[in-house]
Parts: sequence; structure tokens; C-alpha cells
Amino acid sequence: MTETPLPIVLVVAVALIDVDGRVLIAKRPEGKKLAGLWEFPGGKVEPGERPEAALIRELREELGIEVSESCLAPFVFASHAYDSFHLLMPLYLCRRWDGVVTAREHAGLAWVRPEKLSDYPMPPADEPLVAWLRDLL
Ligand code: 523
Repeated sequence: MTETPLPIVLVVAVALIDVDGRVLIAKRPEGKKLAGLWEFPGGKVEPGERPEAALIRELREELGIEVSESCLAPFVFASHAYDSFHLLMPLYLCRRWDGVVTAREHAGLAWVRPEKLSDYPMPPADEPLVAWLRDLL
């Protein structure tokens, strides 16, 4: 019997990098899937939405900052099969934004040196991105 493939969910995420080269990670709140794990902030791309527009919207909603599309630099893709869907998640890099980064929806925020990111428990989709960021930064 052929297995039904899992639906693909497209999520966009960002590594915000401050002037000291630290990376922002955000703690998923209670009541959400993967609560308590530290993620690269982002969220689902809505039907018909461009990925970059989705990321700009998510950063406004979740962190209260404004990012311009021209500041979103190249990305790598993360991919992970969760129980009921297959997550496909490009990670953007962003070094410039307007406003103060604020936890509007997360349980906490941390600015972390790339070599320390592996000290924080992350969703399985995010984990492989840590080594990539360590090599890049
Ligand atoms: N991830 C993930 N890593 C990561 C993000 C931003 C999201 O693994 N950096 C996963 C967690 C969820 C799914 O992507 O399974 C959607 O995340 P989110 O936060 O946009 O949506 P939730 O948790 O509110 O999910 P729904 O309740 O399904 O809307």
C-alpha cells in the first residue's frame, strides 16, 4: 500500500544579527506546539503571500520591528518531517531593522553568540541551522 505523503507547510524564519554578531532566538510560549523550545522567529506563509512579505509581517507581529525587504539576505532551507506535516523553512539573515525587538508572542528572547546557540534546546527543524550559522558568522 502506498503511504499518503505528508502535507508541506511553508514557514519563514529569520536570524536577526546584532552589531556584536549575536543572533536572536525566541522561546515558544506555553500552549503552542514545541512550547519551551528556542526557535528562530518566524511563522507560516499564508496562501498567496510572498515568503518575504510573510516574514516582514511576522516580525512586525511577533517582535514589533520593521524590516525592509532589501535587508533580507540569502538563506538556507531547513526541512523536517513533523508528525502531521513536512516543514519547509527558509532561514533569512537580517542585520538591520527599525524599532526595539520585543517579545510580543514569545515567552522570552535571547541574543546569543553563534558558538553558544547549541546550549539552547530547539525545535528539530531549527537545530541543523545552528552549525550553518556558526560557520557563516
Ligand atoms: N516551527 C519550527 N521552527 C521555527 C518556527 C518559526 C516554526 O519548527 N523556527 C514550526 C512550529 C510549528 C510550525 O512551524 O509546528 C508553525 O509555527 P508557528 O509558530 O507559525 O505556528 P503555531 O505553532 O502557532 O502553529 P499553528 O497552531 O498550527 O498555527
